[in-house]
Amino acid sequence: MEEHVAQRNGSTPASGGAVPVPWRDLRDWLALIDRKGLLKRIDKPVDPDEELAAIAFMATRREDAPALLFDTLAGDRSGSKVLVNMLGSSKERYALAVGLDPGLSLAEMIAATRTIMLRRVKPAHVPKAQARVNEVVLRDNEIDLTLFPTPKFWPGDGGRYIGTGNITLTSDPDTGRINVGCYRQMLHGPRRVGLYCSPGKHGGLDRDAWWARGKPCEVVAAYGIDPVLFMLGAQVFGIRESELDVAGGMTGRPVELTEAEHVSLPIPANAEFVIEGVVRPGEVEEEGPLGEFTGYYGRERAPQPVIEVKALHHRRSPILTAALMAKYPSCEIGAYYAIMRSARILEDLDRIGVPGVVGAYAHPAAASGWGMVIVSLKQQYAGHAAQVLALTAQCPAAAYYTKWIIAVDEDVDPTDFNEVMWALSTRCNPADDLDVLRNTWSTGLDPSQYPPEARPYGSKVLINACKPHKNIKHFPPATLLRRQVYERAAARWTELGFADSPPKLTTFHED
Ligand SMILES: Cc1cc2nc3c(=O)[nH]c(=O)nc-3n(C[C@H](O)[C@H](O)[C@H](O)COP(=O)(O)O)c2cc1C
Ligand SMILES: [Mn+2]
Repeated sequence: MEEHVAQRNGSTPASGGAVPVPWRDLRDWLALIDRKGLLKRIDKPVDPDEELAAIAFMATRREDAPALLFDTLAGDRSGSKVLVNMLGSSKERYALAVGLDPGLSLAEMIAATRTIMLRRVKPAHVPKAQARVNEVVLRDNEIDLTLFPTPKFWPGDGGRYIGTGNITLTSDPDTGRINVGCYRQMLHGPRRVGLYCSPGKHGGLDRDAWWARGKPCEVVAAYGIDPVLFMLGAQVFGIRESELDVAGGMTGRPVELTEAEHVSLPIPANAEFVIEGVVRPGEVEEEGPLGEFTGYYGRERAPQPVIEVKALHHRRSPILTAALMAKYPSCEIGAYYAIMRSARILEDLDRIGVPGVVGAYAHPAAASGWGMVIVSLKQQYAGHAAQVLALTAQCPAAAYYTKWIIAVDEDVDPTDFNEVMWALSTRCNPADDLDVLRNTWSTGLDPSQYPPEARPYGSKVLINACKPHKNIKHFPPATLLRRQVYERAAARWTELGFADSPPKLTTFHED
């Protein structure tokens, strides 16, 4: 484990200040997690039509479920494999992807993520002939995507989804900035793929900018990608930033790109399976519904844009990445998302300059980390907790969806639900300590309001579960151990017959 921390503290000039992660593509990374016992291969034939998702859901009802590589898909003659639960609720697999020590606590991992997410490394160009994705290259009517195993996940889904664990590249026609986003893609036919970007997402904004010029929007979509590109496809960065540079920064290794066959965008050279295509204005097909990260079917079936596929590149026996959308802990948007979102919330609060913020956590059980944020602070003045609550609720990294924003004191670890429940139950008086924000940024996927047209406007409750500042001097002391007694007992832990290590305590009784 120490090897990972040491690695990330090293530095090479080409890597933006970091020693590169010890993998170059999805296959290397799978070998790495396999060695750690975090990958399960399933070689018996499995039907991509609901059976694959059923097995994935059942296997992931526990937080420590491995990544699942389905080697043999019933009826498939393409030799493809399907990878599900690539990251899921495993903080260890997240750590192995970005080169952090998997043994770090959640709070430590969030802090380390903040640091590595600030680095930027530009992509590198690889000649076409050396690009692993070019083992097979097909154009136009040589392409038939229906030959590849494409899961139908939930019984009520409107079709098969080739794109769930995928990334889509688009460019801004003004600046050339390449965006990477994860947007769901229903398979309509041999060369037709749906593309659903919800309003405001960068892929959709790029598409609209091309259309406004009277031009089709070029896209590149990759369905077998390494974990870091996948994770960053789902994070919001600034509209002018390319997630490709962030991926290079996080891994300490430039993303390798090569030329496409048809479009002017580059394609990821180490991906398993990549399509190139164009999206034309007015070219739509009925899309959805899809069982979503909320644990419900999302939007109703409706017309959505379609990618007209022009070229296909893939490795032999490609590994297709698929993301199961489900209730925690079965959702692919799990531990990694909670850690990255929490890191970005802390970064936002730091940039605003509010003092005293100690930690934050967006627990993945709250609709993939979107529903709730807990923030801890050292109260320094009257109104401090209320200020931190309001800023957290509306900072860019937390504003979307989040309904529950809870402030706790610095002695409460936001990543530990037992402690948060304790604070809520002993430091918060609901009649005094709750405020509601209305008409906030939300999503049509939140089913709690009716009719569906009401859903984009959400609401948020700010819960002050800090010791009441007005009476802080009279607030009873918590029952804490005397430091010397704790240290003495910890030193005797093994002698006393305990097999594990003594718990780490950080706050002690003060006389
Ligand atoms: C597995 C998965 C599926 C997603 N599906 C969609 C989708 O269908 N449409 C969408 O707009 N966002 C979807 N998202 C969320 C976006 O990827 C996320 O908002 C991201 O920030 C988009 O990139 P952008 O900020 O560059 O637009 C999905 C995320 C994940 C992880
Ligand atoms: Mn973006």
